[in-house]
Amino acid sequence: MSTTERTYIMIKPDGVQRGLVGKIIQRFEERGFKLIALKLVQSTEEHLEKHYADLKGKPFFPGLIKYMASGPVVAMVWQGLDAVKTGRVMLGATNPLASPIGSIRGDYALAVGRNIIHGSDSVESAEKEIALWFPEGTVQYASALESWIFE
Ligand code: RTP
Repeated sequence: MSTTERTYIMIKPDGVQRGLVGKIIQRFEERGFKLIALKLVQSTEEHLEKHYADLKGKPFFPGLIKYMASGPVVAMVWQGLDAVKTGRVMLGATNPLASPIGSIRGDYALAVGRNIIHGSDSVESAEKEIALWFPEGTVQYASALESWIFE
């Protein structure tokens, strides 16, 4: 059990364009996660190909890269107990059709190719993704709420 587990969460260009940034950040704050890093980035196709290297060769890969480079994304690091797994539950399934109401994709998305948000699928990928999107590192600060969230 680690209360300092970190996950990489990214609001995709459609989530930014649709004005969902505030609502998504609010869900992570309200759940009890600590915001570690956040920035608005216009990514390049080259950078996105690194992020999605595991999917190279899939038929949807070229369209995915174009979609992800079509506007700025919000890159974030959130920290807390089981941040990776809980983050994935909060997102819902890859296909919004299979995402429960109450999850981010279940509440705000319809199509797999416009599913508004990304979340790391393991602690190992979170570490890689955080290093890829925040090569400058993150800021350390104390949160007064921690003792009210973790025993
Ligand atoms: P993500 O990495 O974005 O959190 O998504 P994921 O793990 O839930 O799903 P993954 O299989 O890694 O797919 C990455 C993203 O590719 C797009 N996709 N399109 N058109 C399609 O059939 C299709 N399948 C996947 C989605 O944007 C998905 O989130």
